[in-house]
Amino acid sequence: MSPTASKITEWVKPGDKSGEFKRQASSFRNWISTESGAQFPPEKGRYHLYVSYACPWAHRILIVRKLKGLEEYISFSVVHWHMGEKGWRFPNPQDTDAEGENVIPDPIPGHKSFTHLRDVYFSVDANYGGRFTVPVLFDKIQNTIVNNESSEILRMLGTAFNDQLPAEYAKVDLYPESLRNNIDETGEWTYDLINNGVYKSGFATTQEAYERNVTALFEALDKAEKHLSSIATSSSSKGPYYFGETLTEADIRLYVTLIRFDPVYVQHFKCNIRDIRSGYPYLHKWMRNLYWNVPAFRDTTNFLHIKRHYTQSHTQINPHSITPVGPVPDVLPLREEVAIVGAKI
Ligand SMILES: N[C@@H](CCC(=O)N[C@@H](CS)C(=O)NCC(=O)O)C(=O)O
Repeated sequence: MSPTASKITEWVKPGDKSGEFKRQASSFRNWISTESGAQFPPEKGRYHLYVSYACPWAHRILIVRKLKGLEEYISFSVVHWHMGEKGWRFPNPQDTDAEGENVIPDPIPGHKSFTHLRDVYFSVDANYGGRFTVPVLFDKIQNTIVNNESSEILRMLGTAFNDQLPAEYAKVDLYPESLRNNIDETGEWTYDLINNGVYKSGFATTQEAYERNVTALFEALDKAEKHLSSIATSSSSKGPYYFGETLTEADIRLYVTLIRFDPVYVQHFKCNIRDIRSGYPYLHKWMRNLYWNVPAFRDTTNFLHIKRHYTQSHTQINPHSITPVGPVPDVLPLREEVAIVGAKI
């Protein structure tokens, strides 16, 4: 490795004086499509998802897979929560510290010797030079990666299998025509300032970069809070979702960051101007409704992987890899508010 080449765990490029984390664009951008002659047709059982329970971008995909009833159509496996010098690793049968559904070695028959997610990337492109990120949508027939950009996988799984799905699932429309402009507009600022904003705050290596990003993050949270308060008091639609009565992509995109906020981002990424449970009553209510009342959200949320991944993988931020015990609980019950001083563990 040349002295200037960056290591996988260097989130700000060495020599970048801005001290700012810059997320790389994803490399594989193909689509599962019903068009005749498509390279990736929507066949039941053909595709596999590599995900991490820790990762908010991968979490989006686990949620859409369940909301659309795709469990029998697309398989998935989960990497171990610890990310080291070689990136995500596949769990060993001996791992006892990473419970959760499908936390298993790489299940693809041709991948028996694979120990890390990077092996999948290199099996597809021996000269691959990008990051080894989850989620990965993998085609088991052509042994190739279809797509590794979560916003696109989220959008494609929303419709690609509709012709084959039972009516109750086919009709689930996460990107309805009438809300597309709102979803796109919200997606842009929430991605940059909230989903990515927590990383830009936490990975910053200068005070200026940190303060700029954490301030922008909380301004964006204030904006989302204001939006939800106007929905809650609107005469036509009172929620419970981001755009009222219809659960959309916007809910999925925002939830994956907010459910990690109090348990991880407040302390680990120094996003501590406020927390969600005591500072944002409308966001808190909206988030808890998704967690407690919509199984696709709760069943795919694994706090063990979430807390351990961040706190024990980013050793430049937390050199002793101690995972904080609190907050207790990770998420409050639906009707209980923050009065938890003196909680017993
Ligand atoms: N733009 C990508 C980002 C995915 C991403 O950055 N995933 C992180 C985990 S939260 C990852 O796998 N990082 C590994 C690395 O960067 O080495 C997407 O939304 O799919």
